[in-house]
Amino acid sequence: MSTPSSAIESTLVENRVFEPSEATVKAARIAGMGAYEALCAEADKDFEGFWARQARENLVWSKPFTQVLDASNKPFYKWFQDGELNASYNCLDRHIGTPVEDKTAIIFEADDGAVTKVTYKELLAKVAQFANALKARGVKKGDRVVIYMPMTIEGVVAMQACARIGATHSVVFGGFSAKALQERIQDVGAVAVVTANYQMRGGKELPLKAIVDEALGLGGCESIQTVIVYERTKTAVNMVAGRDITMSDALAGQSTDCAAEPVGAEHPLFVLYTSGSTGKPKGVQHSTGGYLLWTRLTMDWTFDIKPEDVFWCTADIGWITGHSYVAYGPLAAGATQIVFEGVPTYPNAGRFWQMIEKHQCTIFYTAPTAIRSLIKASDSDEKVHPKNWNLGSLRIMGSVGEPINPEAWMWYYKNVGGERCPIVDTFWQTETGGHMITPLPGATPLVPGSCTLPLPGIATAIVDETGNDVPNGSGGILVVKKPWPSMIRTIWGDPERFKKSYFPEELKGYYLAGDGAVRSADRGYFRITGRIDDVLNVSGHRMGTMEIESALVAKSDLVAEAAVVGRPDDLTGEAIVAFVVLKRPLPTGDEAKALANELRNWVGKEIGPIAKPKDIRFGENLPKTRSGKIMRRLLRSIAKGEAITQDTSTLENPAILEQLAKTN
Ligand code: 6R9
Repeated sequence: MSTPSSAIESTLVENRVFEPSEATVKAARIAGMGAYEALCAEADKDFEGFWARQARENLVWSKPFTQVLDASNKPFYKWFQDGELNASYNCLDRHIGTPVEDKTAIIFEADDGAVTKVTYKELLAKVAQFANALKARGVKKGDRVVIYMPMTIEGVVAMQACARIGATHSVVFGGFSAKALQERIQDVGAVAVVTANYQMRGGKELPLKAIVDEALGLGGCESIQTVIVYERTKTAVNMVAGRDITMSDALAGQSTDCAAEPVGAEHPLFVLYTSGSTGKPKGVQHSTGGYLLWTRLTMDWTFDIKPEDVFWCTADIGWITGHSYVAYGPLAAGATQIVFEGVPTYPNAGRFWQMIEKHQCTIFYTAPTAIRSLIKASDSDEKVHPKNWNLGSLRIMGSVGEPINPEAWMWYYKNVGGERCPIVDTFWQTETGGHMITPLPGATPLVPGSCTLPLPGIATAIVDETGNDVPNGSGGILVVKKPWPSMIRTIWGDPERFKKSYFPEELKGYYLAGDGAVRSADRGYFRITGRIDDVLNVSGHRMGTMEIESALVAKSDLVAEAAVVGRPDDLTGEAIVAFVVLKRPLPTGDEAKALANELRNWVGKEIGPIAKPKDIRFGENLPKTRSGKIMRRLLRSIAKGEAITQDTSTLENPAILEQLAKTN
């Protein structure tokens, strides 16, 4: 029986504990809590020695490093600095001459269900050929390349090809608007864009190349010399002579041999933009050596990856999860992985379960928002319930992107994992490069809704505003006390912002994650309570409230002022609620509805559909203190539909609250 969706809500105190089965422990790489604790102890005792050992055992270096951690210019930590390697070599070439070379690297399932497979050897040839095509178009080591691609083998190939020649990629999610794309191209100073004519999602052909044209037309992208267009569908698109070339033309005549270019361990492998609490999205810069080490190692530790596994991470390559656990980690581990182009609800909400059965997937990694939407779908339609498929191949399941509520956890555990498969609830961020706090499948007793304990060598803690530890059971600020190899290196082009955002002085030089957390009194398990800054998490996607506010006020003929807050949502985790003051009299009825729609679409155009507010409220003003500060706390209460119990005596204009409480 499925859990009714009405039960999908958080339970405050969670007492259920699920121990790994004896067989799971026995077969696991990190077998039992003793083995986990031994690794933690090793890292504690000799921090640099521990990381040096991991880096030597897990990566192939073209020039060995002699220095492990360079902390001489905190917080700009450097790892394995004098070592040289190539990320693509470590994902592909290293498997050649081993049994992995003829193993399937990627099982690609298209939106319409068509399946294409490539072996490691074939993937290497594709990557090398595309690397040569990039070089022929003038792209060289140190250049930045923006990738605006659908989930395809070619998307992974484009990333790997950049890595191969030492170009830094910056993938922009295919759901972002022309304006968002233009801002990223400009900020990162890209010389090339790799895109597709269209992408297929849910049976629909959606434009990509047209959005690239629009983005480049907005100006500020003069650095772009070439646009390479993968022809995902047969529909023709506008091609600008001298600038644009199809992927097949770019590949024509190029050799499938291309030596991987060694780069320094600190060479920027990629820049990925993510939302912060203030200002424009931040270009999170990652290294080559430290980043790759951690994606490789966490495949072993968190996913206990084995040669016979079929791994499936459902994240798009436009997000960090798709970087670490699609484009790099699984390949570095020599695993077989599924890459899926489509959406979980097309042609129906049984798609994931059907694909797990069809491809005999053993490790499945997805987001709570997807699980919640599939729970809802199978509540109303038995035919898409996981029980209709044989999911016996699964052995480990993962969750990422937002806190998973215990009820969704239980449903996933029972109905998808058949009460056999451990769930690794992995807490991490774009900035951390890979998993930070997560259960280990063959060791950690599981508690629904808790990401449990940090990985060995990861010094997470919960502190108060002055950086002092808080006791277990009390909530506080999540920090990381020591550097780790895959940490963010800087914000592209803005080292000051990097320092201020992540290493505020009052926190004793600890890394500030931006999340609140609490450790359980009994086990010391971590539970993430959500962001403590003005960042929203909508369906596992990070959105800055400021970004949405800026987009709204950019509609300057209509909007005078806007404030955006989050409201808990059963399906999407959080929903965006915008409070808007118009430059015209307060609208009501149909006019208000029409204006709300207009603004929603406007935000969709400015940022992307994922940023569209679910709810827009109009008022003649916003609740402000006498000093003019917007009282967001009050707005959050109004958004939730709560009665205002807070003290409103400092409010300049209390009457405004009633206006804003009305929905359109
Ligand atoms: C990997 C990724 C990071 C933010 C993070 C936190 C939330 C991610 C979570 C989780 C609770 C988990 N988050 N995983 N919260 N439990 N297992 O999602 O990166 O897009 O940068 O988001 O997501 O709030 O700070 P990113």
